Amino acid sequence: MISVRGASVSEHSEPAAFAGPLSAAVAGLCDRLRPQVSPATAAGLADVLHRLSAPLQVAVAGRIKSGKSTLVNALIGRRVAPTAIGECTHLVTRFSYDPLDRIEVIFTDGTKQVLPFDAEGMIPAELGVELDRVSHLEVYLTNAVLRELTVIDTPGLGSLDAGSVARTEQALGTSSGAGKPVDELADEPVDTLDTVSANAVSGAEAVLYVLTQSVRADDREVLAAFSAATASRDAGPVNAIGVLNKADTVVAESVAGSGGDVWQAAQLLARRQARVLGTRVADVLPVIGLLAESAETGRFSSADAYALRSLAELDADTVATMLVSAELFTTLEAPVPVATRAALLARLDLYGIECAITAIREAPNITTGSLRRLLLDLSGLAEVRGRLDAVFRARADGIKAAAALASIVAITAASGTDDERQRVHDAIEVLLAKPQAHQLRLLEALTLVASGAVELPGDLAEEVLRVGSSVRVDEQLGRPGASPTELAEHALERAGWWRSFASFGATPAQSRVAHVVHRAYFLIWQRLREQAEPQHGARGG
Ligand SMILES: Nc1nc2c(ncn2[C@@H]2O[C@H](COP(=O)(O)OP(=O)(O)OP(=O)(O)O)[C@@H](O)[C@H]2O)c(=O)[nH]1
Ligand SMILES: [Mg+2]
Repeated sequence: MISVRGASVSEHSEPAAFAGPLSAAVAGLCDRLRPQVSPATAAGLADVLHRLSAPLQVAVAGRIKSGKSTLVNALIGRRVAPTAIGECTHLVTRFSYDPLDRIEVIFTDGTKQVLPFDAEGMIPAELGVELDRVSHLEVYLTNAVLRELTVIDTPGLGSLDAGSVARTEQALGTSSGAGKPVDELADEPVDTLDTVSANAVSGAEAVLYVLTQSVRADDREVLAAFSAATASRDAGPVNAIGVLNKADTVVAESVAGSGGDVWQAAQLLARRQARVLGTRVADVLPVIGLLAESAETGRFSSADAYALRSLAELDADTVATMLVSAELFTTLEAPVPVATRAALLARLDLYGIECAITAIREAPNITTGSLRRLLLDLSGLAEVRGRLDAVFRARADGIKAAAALASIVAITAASGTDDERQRVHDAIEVLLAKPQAHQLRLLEALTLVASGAVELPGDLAEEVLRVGSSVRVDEQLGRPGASPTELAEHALERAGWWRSFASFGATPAQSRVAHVVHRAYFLIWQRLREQAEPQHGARGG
């Protein structure tokens, strides 16, 4: 079986494009270590190398029926993941870029089977294979979004089905998961292809966590659900974003300060959830996945627009009554066939329908295309995309490199000898000691603080998160828009403060973090000064 892995090694030793210098440095480390370690460890390292050169892997996780697959479809811009029904909702499905669109069922024994898309271009609701034997699905699509992000749809957490939970944990790469097979593979030797596919799935480097607001959910539940969904993975603001999905179903009246406005209410709730989750996520953004999906995948059609126009012509009272509930909407007397109304509900739900009707009343000649754009605007997807860009894509290099290092450590811990472990440990230390690798140390410190493993007073924790998770210097320094001179002065002042905190008053764990933060400020200061110097030179000359 090692030969199978061997094949994948040569496949990936061709020049690869890395997300940035940190990923390239860790890849170099893998290359150097490979000839020095056991075949099993070498195979694991090959796997890490492969992942390093692939796009950032983002898992969409959250409770059962929170709208994960709907959101995945919206992000990809194609309705390909089954929602609501079908056996695939219990499987981990990875969507990657490839010029040849196809679905591959990966079995736990390493074999795979190519399946056709169904008549609507979706993953078939029934796969026609024995589910017990399935590890996960790989879906390849020619899709621009997937060139930069690989999206992993996961089965809902909170489902009672232990298999789905295990598969999700695997997809999220629980800290011990990198070198270990999922529980149903527990009897398999480490170097079989099973593990290769399991490891491939376990590669999630970032998490888009889907929250919803159920009336009874309290803050503790939100937190518990998040912890369950991210398993023992060290999620932090560097690699986790939350969305409050189904924002359209928030009852505005139940949220103080919303002024009866649904979106405003959802924003307030999202902010509250962000506070509850604290340093675990970068942000919680309200979104209406359903509207985003309907608008982005072309599911919202001109027939839907036509039906909405007919409804808009009814008198206001009738429409208001219809919009009270899904049941009234589909049963009251109206000049639109019931099946058409049901289709509208499935695509827009009541809130979307109401907004669309209002828009048509205001501009009777509005085109289907404009309605679609309106729905997209209402969905909040643009903000989620923007955040994905800012939080994940801009930091893909650091995130991938840090995840790869964690995998290397896990792999050697699982399959290495003492001697091998020491060799890998030393090599990592050498890498981390280089100035270029400081960003990795900072990410590590950030994760320690974000996960609560190292406790710091609130304002200091916030400062660490700010320095470690922004990509803009003025934001890192908490001085947006300040002049380079001001920034440099501030960086130097904070560098000094953290150095003395490291030496006095900090616990040993805090002290290690403080040294890293001190160095981060110092490097920022140095960079700012270097930027300033050529200008001085020019003036001088
Ligand atoms: N009103 C409303 N309904 C939504 C929204 N997003 C998803 N839904 C509906 O919620 C149901 C579940 O959506 P899915 O995308 O299948 O949810 P999931 O989290 O993937 O579900 P599992 O994979 O089974 O855990 C579907 O009927 C969706 O149409 C939303 O933003 N608003
Ligand atoms: Mg799903």
